[in-house]
Amino acid sequence: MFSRFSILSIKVGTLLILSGGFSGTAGATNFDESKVGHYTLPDVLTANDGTRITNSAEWYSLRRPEILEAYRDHIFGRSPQPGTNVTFHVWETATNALNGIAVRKQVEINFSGTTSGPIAHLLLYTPANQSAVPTFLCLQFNGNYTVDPDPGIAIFPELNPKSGLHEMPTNPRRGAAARNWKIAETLAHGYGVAFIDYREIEPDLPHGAGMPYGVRKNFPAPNAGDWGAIGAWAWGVSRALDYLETDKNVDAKRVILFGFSRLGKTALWAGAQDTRFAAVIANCSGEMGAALSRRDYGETVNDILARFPYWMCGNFQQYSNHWDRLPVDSHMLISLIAPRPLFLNTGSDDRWSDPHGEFLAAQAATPVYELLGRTGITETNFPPLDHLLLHDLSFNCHTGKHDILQTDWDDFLIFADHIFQTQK
Ligand code: GTR
Repeated sequence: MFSRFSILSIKVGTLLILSGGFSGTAGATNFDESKVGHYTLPDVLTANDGTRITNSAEWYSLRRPEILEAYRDHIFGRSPQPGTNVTFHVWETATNALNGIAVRKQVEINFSGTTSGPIAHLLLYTPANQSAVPTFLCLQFNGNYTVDPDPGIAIFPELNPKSGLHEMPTNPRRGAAARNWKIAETLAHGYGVAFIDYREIEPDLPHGAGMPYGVRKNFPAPNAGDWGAIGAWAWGVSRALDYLETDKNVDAKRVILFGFSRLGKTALWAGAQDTRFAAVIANCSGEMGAALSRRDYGETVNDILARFPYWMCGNFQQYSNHWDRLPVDSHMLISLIAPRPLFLNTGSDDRWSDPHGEFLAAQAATPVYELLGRTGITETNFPPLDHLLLHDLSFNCHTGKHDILQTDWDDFLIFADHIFQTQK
């Protein structure tokens, strides 16, 4: 397919001789725009049978379902319905949290309703004396005690992969990741903000070793085509939304799902499947998130398969070196969120995640937003750094690395204000 693969096959051949096995790594990473190669994206508005989609009825009845099916069959796998007896226990409601600006709730989510769990912990802040507020639901990487120094946030045992037991973290640092959030400002804008540690849905361990400890253990063992770890995390965050639907402090019809990096990929997939999410913010989601897979720039399909095959479904494994055979590309994942608002945030130094590939995907998904009466990326050129393109499909590239910056939250709040004011 791409000319680079002829070179690659030589490299792979060398690897075979040296290591006695194909590592799955596709040679040196390309960071040169002139070497991206030619590719043709599947047309998001042409159905598999060749029908040209010209109105929203055709989109919803024909094209959207087949794109969703392609993602289930080939990319992330098929997630089950809620299925198990998920239970919620609101074990704390503190009405005077964060020096009086917030109500803090802490909720135990038991994904099986039995002692074998698994159990995740949702931390929810809503503005004091307000109910039914739009809320950010944030997938995040660590115990909830890291999001803010608030001494009221409970610290729970975490899985020790070596022992297989849950143990209290040694020297937990409250607020260690506080620089990634803007909780007080978010509350001041009239929004709630909830956090869930994705590892509690399923631990993210090499070779998929986290599966016996996560939500997938409660379902029959996966076959090729069944769900991968991203599917599991997405399923889990939908259960967190099930809880938010029961909480009168939250307007569950206005929940913005947020995820960064692998959790940006997860947020996109969760939002694609679960249309109850009102909007999605995918921060630096990169390969198998919002970045086009057919572009040979930064992380590739091969890289994902070499390091994180267990994130994906079994059928995905066949696309190593065959990106052009993928039945979808990331503009189609984006199109599954439409017409709901979506914000793709990227970083200038995050070349591994291919910011330009995310911009091109957003452009390629724009016809779907427009077909559904929403605004997509009308701009022809990649915007200047730190210049938010504010639409229903929004885009920004911050100056800096693979990260969630304080200035990103300024943009996320502008985005939230915009979508909730224009779409009341
Ligand atoms: C990287 C991976 C990226 C992104 C990132 C993260 O190693 O290559 O796709 O998911 O991890 O989640 O931190």
